[in-house]
Amino acid sequence: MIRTISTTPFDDQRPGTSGLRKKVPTFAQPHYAENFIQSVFDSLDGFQGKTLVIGGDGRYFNRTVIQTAIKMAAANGFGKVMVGQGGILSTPAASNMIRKYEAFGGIILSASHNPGGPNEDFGIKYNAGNGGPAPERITDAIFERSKLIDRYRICDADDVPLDKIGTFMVESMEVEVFDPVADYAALMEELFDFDAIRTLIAGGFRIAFDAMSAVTGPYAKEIIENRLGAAEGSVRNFVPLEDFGGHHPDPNLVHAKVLYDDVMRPDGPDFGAASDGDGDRNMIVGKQIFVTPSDSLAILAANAHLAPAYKGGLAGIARSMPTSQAADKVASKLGIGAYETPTGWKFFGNLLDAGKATLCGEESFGTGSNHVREKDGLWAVLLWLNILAARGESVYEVVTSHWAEFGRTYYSRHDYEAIETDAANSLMSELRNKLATLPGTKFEDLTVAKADDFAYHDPVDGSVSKHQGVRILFENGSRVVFRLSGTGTSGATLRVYLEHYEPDASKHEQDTQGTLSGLIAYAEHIAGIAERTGRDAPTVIT
Ligand code: VG1
Ligand code: CO
Repeated sequence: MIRTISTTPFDDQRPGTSGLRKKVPTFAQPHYAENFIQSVFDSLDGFQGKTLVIGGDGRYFNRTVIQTAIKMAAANGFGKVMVGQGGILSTPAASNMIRKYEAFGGIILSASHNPGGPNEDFGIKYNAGNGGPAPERITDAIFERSKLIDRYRICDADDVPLDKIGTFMVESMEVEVFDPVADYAALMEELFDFDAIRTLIAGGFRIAFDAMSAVTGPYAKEIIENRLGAAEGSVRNFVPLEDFGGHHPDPNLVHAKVLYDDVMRPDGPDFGAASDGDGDRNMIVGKQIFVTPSDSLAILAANAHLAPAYKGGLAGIARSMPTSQAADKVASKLGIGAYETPTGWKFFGNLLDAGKATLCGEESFGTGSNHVREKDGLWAVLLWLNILAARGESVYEVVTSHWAEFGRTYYSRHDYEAIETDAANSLMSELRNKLATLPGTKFEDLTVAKADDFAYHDPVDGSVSKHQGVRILFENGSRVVFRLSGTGTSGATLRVYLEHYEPDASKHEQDTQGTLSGLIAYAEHIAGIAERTGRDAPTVIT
């Protein structure tokens, strides 16, 4: 039976960089998740009888909200729901399912790299029919609706047996529980030269992949061990756990340190990689070398033609504004378009749909291509392996020869997590107030060339997104960028992005933090971070 339930609005349901993210106790309040899901449906047109894909990263509360979303989809008139077995579906695999089965859209339950558990984070994101995160036009409409909502529709029905592959009915709506790995693995086989990677591995090349007890485990196990023949045990922490084993499923040098240390041992594996909670991020390490995500984008772009999917070349490369400019140098050499977008994958959707960009990337361990409309962790790992197999070189050789050709961009992000919201906001607004006075000012050997608050003009639909981060550009090409996170769930997180370009190959083996020390000092000087936040050091340095 379909029921209409009266409700009252919550005032805090504005989607952030990637959907609505809150602590589980917030989401578990009566009507909270229902209000948001109904606000999503109320902001869409024309889904009657169409298909909705639902999946999540397996974190605590995933199964509860999946059942709710299925019953609400049935009550709101969707014709069919496709849901991953066990409620599991990585973000890139969800994007693929939406596209492949021409679904109307999808609901992805994830808080990505944030920890999971009864008192940790949860999230809901809506993806549109192109498989990508809803653009701002839709997320704004969802927020407006959430402030007025007074009822939602849901049906009384038994829970769907999520662990059983098959087809079930909820009222007159069909629910298909599918194997979350099969279609995704098939797509990867189409894009890459699996034979070449198999030969590389059979020749003794050793891989260590850390799924961080999150959603990528089943995908990596099937692809890396079963299909590519890596030894059993190459994929670690491959069982998705509701609390990610108590860790942050965040693939970086802080949270994937064990893997990093293993690869750095003289007898360690040749290649290490890790992915995040929902499978869209990646970290790449080789013997003696950590590849920064910004470098990874540039290197993948310069070598993508070695993989079957990209052998015809790239249309263009897009990067988020805080991502280093290393990829721009590749685009310029290839004579293809370079695009700079605000943070968040939703801004790449139009460029990919319009065929302007083929590869996209973010400094936050996110890379992807036009094969789906999300960043894709395993895809990046496989493209790296395909390139290594084709070049017959190590990660170290590929990276250092890239630097020799294009110059090296030293890059780091300093995060100040869970600082006071008021302090963070006033730090940013005072920086904004200073911008006009900065050009021409000097600090030690740095001279400011330009300073602005980044605004993006979408070249496809003409939409404008303002206040996307403060950038200070120096005459020598260095940059410092400040912005506040849109994915955190407690207080505010200040991100400071630091970048220095070094064309001279004799200076390519320096320590990153040391090389950036002048810029770090400038950031403190101009923003007064220690005084305002009460922190004398960042929480996380990546
Ligand atoms: C962060 C990253 C951003 C990424 C977003 C979602 O956002 O900086 O690059 O797109 O997370 O990634 P923010 O607003 O906190 O800086 V994921 O893997 O959390 O979906
Ligand atoms: Co993620």
